[in-house]
Formats: sequence, C-alpha cells, structure tokens
Amino acid sequence: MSSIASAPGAATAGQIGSVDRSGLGSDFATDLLAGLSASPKRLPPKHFYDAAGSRLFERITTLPEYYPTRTELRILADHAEEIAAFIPNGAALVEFGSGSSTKVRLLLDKLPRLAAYVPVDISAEFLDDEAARLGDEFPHLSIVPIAADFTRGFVLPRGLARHPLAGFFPGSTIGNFEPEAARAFLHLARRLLGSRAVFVVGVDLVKDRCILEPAYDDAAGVTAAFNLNVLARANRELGANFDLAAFAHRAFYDTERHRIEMHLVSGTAQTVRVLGRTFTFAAGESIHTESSYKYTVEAFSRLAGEAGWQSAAVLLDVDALFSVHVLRARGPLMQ
Ligand code: SAH
Ligand code: AVI
Repeated sequence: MSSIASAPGAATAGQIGSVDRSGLGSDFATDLLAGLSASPKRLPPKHFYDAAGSRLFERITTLPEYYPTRTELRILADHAEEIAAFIPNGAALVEFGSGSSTKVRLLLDKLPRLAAYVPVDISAEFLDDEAARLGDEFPHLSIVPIAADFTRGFVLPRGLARHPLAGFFPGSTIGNFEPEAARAFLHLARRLLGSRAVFVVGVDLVKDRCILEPAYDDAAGVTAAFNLNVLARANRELGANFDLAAFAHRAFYDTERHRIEMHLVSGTAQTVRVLGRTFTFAAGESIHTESSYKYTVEAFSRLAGEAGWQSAAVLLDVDALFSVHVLRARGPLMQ
C-alpha cells in the first residue's frame, strides 16, 4: 500500500490531528520468530523503537561519540533558509521517522506558510507525546501525526492531496536499509510525494573506522542499552525469557560494505523461549540487529537518481562527516 489518496482527518491550522495508527503492522513477533530461525540470526532495526527504545535513541543523540546528530543539526542551522527556499508556500511537509522532531524545528522556523507538518513514526506513543510538544511550540501549525511503518507505505489524509508535498528524512535513517531496500524506499517516497516534490535527506558519509566505531559503542554504554532493549521488548511484549546479562553488545565497521554492523552476542551456550518456541544459541553466536550504511555523496546521488530523484543541492559540514541532500522529483516515474 502506498497511496496519498484517502484517509480522513487532516487537521486544520493550529490543531493536532489524533494519531492515525492504521499503518502500524504488528510484525514484531513474526520478525522475531523468523529472525531467530534464520542462519545467521537477525532482526530488523525498526523493532528497536518502542517508547523505551525511542528514549534511549534520544540519549544516543547527545553522546560525545555520536557525531551524526550534532553535525546534521549544524548543517541544517547553517543552511535552513537555503533549504526552506526549495519548499513552496502552502506545502505539506512529511517527515519519515520523525522521532523527537528536533531537526525539523530549524526548518519550521523558516516556513511560516507551511500548510501542515506530518510526522510519521513507528513508535506510536513517543510520536503522540512529541507531536503534542511541537503543537505547544508552533500553535499555528497543523500537525498531522501518522503512526506507521514507512517501509510498508501509508495513506496521507485526503485533505493533504491538494497541497504540494515535501519530504524530510534526516538522521541517516536511510542508512539502516540495505542498499536495495533504500532504493525501493526512495522510489516509494517519490510515488507518495508526487512529481513536483522536494525531498531533503540526511545521509552519513564514509569515514575512518576510528570515528565510526566509538559512535556505535560509546563509553557510557547507552548504545549497548539501546541494542539490548530489543530483547527486553521481546520479554515485555511477547513473554520471551531472554537473559539480558547473557548477551553482549558488539559494533564494528565493515570497510568493504561501508557499514556498521550491530550484534547481540550470546556469552554462553543457551536456549531461549519465545511464544512457545525454543531457540538455541551457541557460545559466541550473535543476532545481527542493525546495519548502518555510510555513503559517499556520489554513491547516494546515484542511488537517488535510480529512484526518480535528481540532486538540487548537497550540503556538508566543514569536516565532511555528514551530508544533507536536497532532491527534486525527476520526470515520469518508472514502475
Ligand atoms: N529523525 C530523527 C530520529 C532518527 S531515529 C533524527 O534524525 O534524530 C529513527 C527514527 O525512525 C525513530 O524515531 C524510529 O522510531 C523511526 N523508524 C525506524 N524505522 C521505521 C519504520 N520502518 N517506519 C516508521 N518509523 C521508523
Ligand atoms: C536511526 N539510525 C540512523 C541510527 C544509526 O546511526 O544508524 C540508529 C543507531 N544505532 C545505533 N546508534 C544509533
């Protein structure tokens, strides 16, 4: 499903629409059972984000080792006016994976004539709270939160279809997709946002492992807690019996594939029960819980080009750690 056609309930100016949860699948159990049955074991990173996971991610963004958030904020602050100029008056701005909506505030300050802001996130409870906070700060803005898994497509409220659409996808969340899935997502976003759309995408850049690895294995252990929270979530929501102390966080950079891999490594030979099924771990066996791909500017521009976007601007910080791409929809869309 990837339509913008027909959901009711767009808010009018100054209102916050009630969170539409119809785009939320309940696939944590399915993915966990399938991922623990696979070899090697794996789990999609979108399941990190229950309310506790979202709060832990917010703590990650403030860590000294985690350079992406502060670097992208700097780029956005330095270029907010230039980026805002690409977004037409009366547009609706759709943010994919909005989290705390911190970064978009820099753009909202420069977009007084925006018709609506549409934060989309899988973490429904967190989205609810953050949309309410944003509404207090921007009382004249229509906020239309949508709780959905954006990889599955979702429906935009009917009232938004008459507005030009712009997309915002910061944080390098695109890096958590496999490259083929990233291309598919960019294509889906192109269909959703339409042939006149602008899409602002934050993309982390390839760099030395001595910067990358500490960013995903911080001294305070917050990233470890974020990774382990997915097992705690399985215990809370699915009655699993993971012993969190028997798993360790591991993160390393694969220089060939340009990706950080995060794993949960079993310290001992053990069995775990999930929804009536038993899974066996050898000592040292891991669950691959996340990949975080890093791109060059050229590689990401090429990928976006293959998905129906053309580059309008690319903005970097002074140290070339992170990039913000401004894309425009290009030509008719191939299927
Ligand atoms: N945009 C914010 C948050 C990035 S963290 C920033 O730049 O700091 C990634 C966000 O995407 C989280 O809020 C998470 O809940 C959301 N997310 C991850 N996978 C998702 C999916 N498949 N569908 C919708 N939201 C998703
Ligand atoms: C949301 N995403 C882009 C983060 C990243 O950097 O890949 C998630 C994260 N994982 C560990 N730290 C942060």
